[in-house]
Amino acid sequence: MQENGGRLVQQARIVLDFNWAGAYTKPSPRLYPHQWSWDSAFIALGYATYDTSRAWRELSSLFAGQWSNGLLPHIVFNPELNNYFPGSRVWRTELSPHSPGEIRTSGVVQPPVHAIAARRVYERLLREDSAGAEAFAEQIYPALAAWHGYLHRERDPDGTGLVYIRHPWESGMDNSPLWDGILQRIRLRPGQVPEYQRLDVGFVAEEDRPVDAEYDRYIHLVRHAADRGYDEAAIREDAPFLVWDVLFNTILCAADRDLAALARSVGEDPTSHEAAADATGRAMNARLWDEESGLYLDHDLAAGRDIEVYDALSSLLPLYGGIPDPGRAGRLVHNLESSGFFVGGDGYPAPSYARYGYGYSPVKYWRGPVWINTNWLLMHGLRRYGYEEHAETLRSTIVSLVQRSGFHEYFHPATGRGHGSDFFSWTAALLLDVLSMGDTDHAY
Ligand code: 2M8
Repeated sequence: MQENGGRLVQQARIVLDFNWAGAYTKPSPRLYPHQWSWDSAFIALGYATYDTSRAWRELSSLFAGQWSNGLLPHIVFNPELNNYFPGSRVWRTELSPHSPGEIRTSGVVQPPVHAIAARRVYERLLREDSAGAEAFAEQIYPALAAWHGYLHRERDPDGTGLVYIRHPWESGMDNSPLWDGILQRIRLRPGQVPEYQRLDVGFVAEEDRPVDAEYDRYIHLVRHAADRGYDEAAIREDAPFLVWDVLFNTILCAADRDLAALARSVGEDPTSHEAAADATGRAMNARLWDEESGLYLDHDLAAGRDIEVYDALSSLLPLYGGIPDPGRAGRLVHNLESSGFFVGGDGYPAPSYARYGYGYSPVKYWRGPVWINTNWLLMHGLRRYGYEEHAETLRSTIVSLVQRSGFHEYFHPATGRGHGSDFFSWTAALLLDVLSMGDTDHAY
């Protein structure tokens, strides 16, 4: 490892150590003090490069909050901390017969990156200690199978192959312009707007965060689910937000394939996971591909129409899941090169939302800033289809951006300046993974 790479590795580990809370890693020191679901999976990928036992503990702590119906909540609350809004009291998850009694959690989910991370941890463990690897797989496989089972059963009741999300927080890309049309449809009259106090804007610049009108609707949607006791059939009956999301389904498809690999390693039958991945991939190509634009588009189930937003980076990420055929992959890459996303020209990775898109903001969270996790997915996707040069450009811009600007939550796409929280865990963890790429072969 080169001198600079070595220093960056040390710095990234310091970030993770700083955020380590004894059993899990805070996404960031102040803004996100509890355990978040997809953050933990990305973080475990980083730990897998140097501390497999921590990676294991990270995932175990998250799955301790799993519900009896398999739902893996997007937040597992640390009972000793109450400096986050919305905290456990807002969620009222005790109204569900499935939520765990002692551990407090939220009642929505996030993209299922966990089997992807678990497979990597398993493979690293195998090199160190095969008994440990076996014990890990025996512990994590049933929990992962229950999690995926929940998604396919509860979020795809008609067996379409696509699972729905029912809150912008479930996408992980909270205030993406993808959701503007749906959130605008939710009319809140005086008295319907919940009373609450945001804490996020006390920790980071207000202009970097979602606006109040978005938070009103986030909380309104939390109430909608809680008022129905988190009964999925009741929620979807009149859910204002019900979406087939491209990124969520892409990750599920990739994760089902990794779950199949884990099934094999514990002597279980992998075929149902392989069949689920095939069905999701097929359905994405049949229902979410937009021939005219050469992109995958989200679908608004509540309104019964596609979400005609053509500038979200997530439209290109099915590359990660191996979902497009080579011709479609070529069209995605053409979009990447020609639509205000790319990469290389100005020395920065791809923005979350293209800079000429309506609704673009260079600092506002998921409306334009560069995020390391989506670029990590894109990089692996490009590599998978043989776009080595693009992948390499992306890899080196990821490294140089963090080297220059620090371990921020997100970055201004034109200046590289850091925004949101500093000391952000998945930026550090995925950087560790990217830096380790030369050292070892990856399972992708
Ligand atoms: C952000 O979301 C949380 C709500 O879940 C928040 O703004 O309070 C998102 O970027 C999400 O993707 C991420 O998992 C979470 C913690 O890093 O923060």
